Amino acid sequence: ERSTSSFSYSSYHTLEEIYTWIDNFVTEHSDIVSKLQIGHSFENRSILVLKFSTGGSRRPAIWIDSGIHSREWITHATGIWIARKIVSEYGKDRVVTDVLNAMDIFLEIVSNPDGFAYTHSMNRLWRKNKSSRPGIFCIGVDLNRNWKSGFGGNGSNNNPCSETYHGPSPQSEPEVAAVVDFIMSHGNVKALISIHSYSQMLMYPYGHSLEPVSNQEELYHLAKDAVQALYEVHGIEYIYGSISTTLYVASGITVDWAYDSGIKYSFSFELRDTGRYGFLLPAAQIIPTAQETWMAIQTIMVHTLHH
Ligand code: ING
Ligand code: ZN
Repeated sequence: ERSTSSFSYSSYHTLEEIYTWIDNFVTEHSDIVSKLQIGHSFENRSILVLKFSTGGSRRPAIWIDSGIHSREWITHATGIWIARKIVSEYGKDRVVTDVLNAMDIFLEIVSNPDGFAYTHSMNRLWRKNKSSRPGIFCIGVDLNRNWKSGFGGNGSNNNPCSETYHGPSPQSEPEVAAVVDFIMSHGNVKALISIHSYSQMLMYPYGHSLEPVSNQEELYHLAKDAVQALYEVHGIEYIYGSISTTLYVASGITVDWAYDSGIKYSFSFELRDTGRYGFLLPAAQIIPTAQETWMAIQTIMVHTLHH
C-alpha cells in the first residue's frame, strides 16, 4: 500500500502493515510529522518514533509509548488512531493546536517489535521481548521490569522463565536502552505516558514503592480529571491512583524511571476492558477505546502545557 487512505483504523494490523502505514503517514503529513529511528530490537528490527512538531528546537515534549507488552494489541491500535487524530485536529481544535504550537509530541507505537511480530506468527499472548542469552533456556525479558528505578525489587522476577523476568541488568534490553538514550539526550521531556492493557486504570508512580511521590496530590487530581474526561465519551469507568496502591507493587517500570529522571508528569494507562475479552479485545472496540483515551491524554497534555 502506498497511502494511508486504504488503512483501516478499526482493525488490528501486523508489524509490516504498521511500518508501511508509518511511512505513508509521514510522507502525507511531512509538514508536522517525521519518523525517527531510535535503535534496533534484539532481532534487529527498527525501533521507530513519530515526532509531531510545528517548529522550534528541542521544545518541551510529551512522550507516549504503546505496545511495550506485545500482546496488548489495543494499545498499538490506539497509538495509530491518536497519530491520525493529532494531524487531523492541528489547526482546527484549540487543545491540539495550543499544545503543538508550544510542545513536541513523540509517539512510539510499537515499543516491542520482536514480541509483536511473534504475537502474529506464533503466540498471540506473548508479553516479553525476544532476547536470549547463552546458557539461559527461556526467551524474553519483561520490558516493563528492565528500567533502572527499583530494578530487581518486588514485583519483578529473577527467573528468566517468568513473565516478569527483569533481565540481567537495568536497560540490558535494546528496546529499553533506546528509549532511555533518546529521552536523556533530548533533555526536555515534561510528560511521559506509557500505554498498557487491560484493566481500565490510570496510574502514576511509584510502582516499586508505597511511598508517595513529591507531587502525588497534583497527580491524583490530574488523574481524576483525566478519568472524568474519559468517562464522558462512552461511560467507561477507570480507577486511578499510584501503581503500587492501585494495582500491585512492580519494580523496574517505565514510569518510575521517568519520574526519577525528572519527568514529573508520568502516567501509565491500562486500557479496556476489565477481563471479559482481556488482551483479545474485539476490533469493534478500537475506535471507542481510542476516542476516550485521547480525551484523557489531552487532559494530561494541557495540564503539562500550563505547568
Ligand atoms: N500490567 C502491567 C505490568 O507490567 C503495570 C501493570 C503497568 C505495572 C504500568 C506497572 C506500570 O505488570 C500489564 N497488563 O502489563
Ligand atoms: Zn502491559
